[in-house]
Amino acid sequence: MSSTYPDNFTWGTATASYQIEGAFDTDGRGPSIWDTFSKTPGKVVNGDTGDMACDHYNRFEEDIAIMKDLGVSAYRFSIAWPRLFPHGDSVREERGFDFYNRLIDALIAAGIEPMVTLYHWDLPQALEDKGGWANRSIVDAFADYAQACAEAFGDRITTWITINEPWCVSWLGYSNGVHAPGKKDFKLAIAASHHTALAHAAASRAIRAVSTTAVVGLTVNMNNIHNESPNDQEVNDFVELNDANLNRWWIDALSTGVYPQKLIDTYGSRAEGLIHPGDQELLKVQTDFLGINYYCDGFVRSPRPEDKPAIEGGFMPFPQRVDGSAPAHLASDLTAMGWVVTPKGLGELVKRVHRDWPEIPYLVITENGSSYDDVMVNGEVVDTKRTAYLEAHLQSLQSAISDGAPVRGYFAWSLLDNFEWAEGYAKRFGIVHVDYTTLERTPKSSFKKYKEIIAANNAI
Ligand code: PNW
Repeated sequence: MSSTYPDNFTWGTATASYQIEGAFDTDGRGPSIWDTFSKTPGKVVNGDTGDMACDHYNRFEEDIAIMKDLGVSAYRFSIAWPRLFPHGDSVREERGFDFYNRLIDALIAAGIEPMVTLYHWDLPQALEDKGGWANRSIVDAFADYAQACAEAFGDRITTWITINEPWCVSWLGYSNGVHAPGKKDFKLAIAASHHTALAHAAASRAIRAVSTTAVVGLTVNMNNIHNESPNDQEVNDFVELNDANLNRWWIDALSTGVYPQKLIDTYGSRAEGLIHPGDQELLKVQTDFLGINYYCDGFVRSPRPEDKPAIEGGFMPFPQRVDGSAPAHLASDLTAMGWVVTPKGLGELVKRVHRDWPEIPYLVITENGSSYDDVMVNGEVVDTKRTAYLEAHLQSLQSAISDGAPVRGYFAWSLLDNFEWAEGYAKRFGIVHVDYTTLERTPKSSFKKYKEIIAANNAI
């Protein structure tokens, strides 16, 4: 039947180092910007930190057994840069390398392909002290780190993602300030946008120089942005600029070396001196695949003067509307994050990406998932809403693939309930429940549904 998922489709789950590992000072790990940020009062809900998280550092074998039971063919995890290079320089911490060697070997032994993200937000604090992603010297530092990872793990790792969500790194970290390092400076965010694009390209080349068979991509977070006030020129401009800022910046960079001109014009003098002669060639890079993280769509309208969009305050905080409200037909169905549920958007998005950047060989959904306030009853978590979210998104994706969208894999976010950044442990995204007192893992109903879909290779 042509309506199932393709043969060889990659089914997986995803996590990130700081969100699950814990063991923050074990085996010589250095401090990252998230250690600093989470320990700064007022930055994270309830003052939560990743010190213990899910203690995955000590329990990874149990977590791999859970994935084996789920039936996934791949696992996307991230490497904590400060475990390998505690001070962000060239001084290695071998115990950090040993940990990832053990993890990778155990995954392979379980028949699960390890897929690595090099940067999922835990920058060594020492590098932030030099300006972090806003300082161009980060590009060489990141390429050196990528090379070291390729040399250490490239005999067993084929698929590499350089940076997770450079938009969040740049705009949430340096303009909006809700993520580490918590800076609120529009110019720094523009600089970080450029340096993450350069760093992706430089790291891609560094990995390929070590391993000619490496498959390298970037993971971006994307949202379809719906224009609810198409007759309002100010809203039209805002939608176009947001789309350029969020959805186009990094993909245009890697495929053409050129950023959206209207956005560059809007940045104006705030981007002065940032883009050097020759950067176009540096930005453009062979892309084996694009990773897409999709949670929901965004909407823009202009019914009241106070809702009028404004670029100066930073770009539209994902998702929904500038004023935080949801369209009426979606408002009754928000996730615990307050995000709308728009499964059709996933199918629309992958078709759009294929239409606008046909040169990208294939796409992988590297994250998709939802947060709900789960309750454990008699040792069970019946997460009906998360199960419905998962099913609806997988149906939408399956239809888009039938329509020709070149999607080769899907990774559910997340394997485990974990440290949800500024929301701490208050928000749960896992298909496996984690009791933060006992650290006991309990698969939820959504886990069982996902297991069935994987086994059938079919969500419809
Ligand atoms: C992504 N936004 O984060 C991350 O890749 C994950 O680590 C995270 O746990 C997951 O999605 C759920 O939040 C995002 O506000 C966080 O634009 C915030 C935004 C986007 C992505």
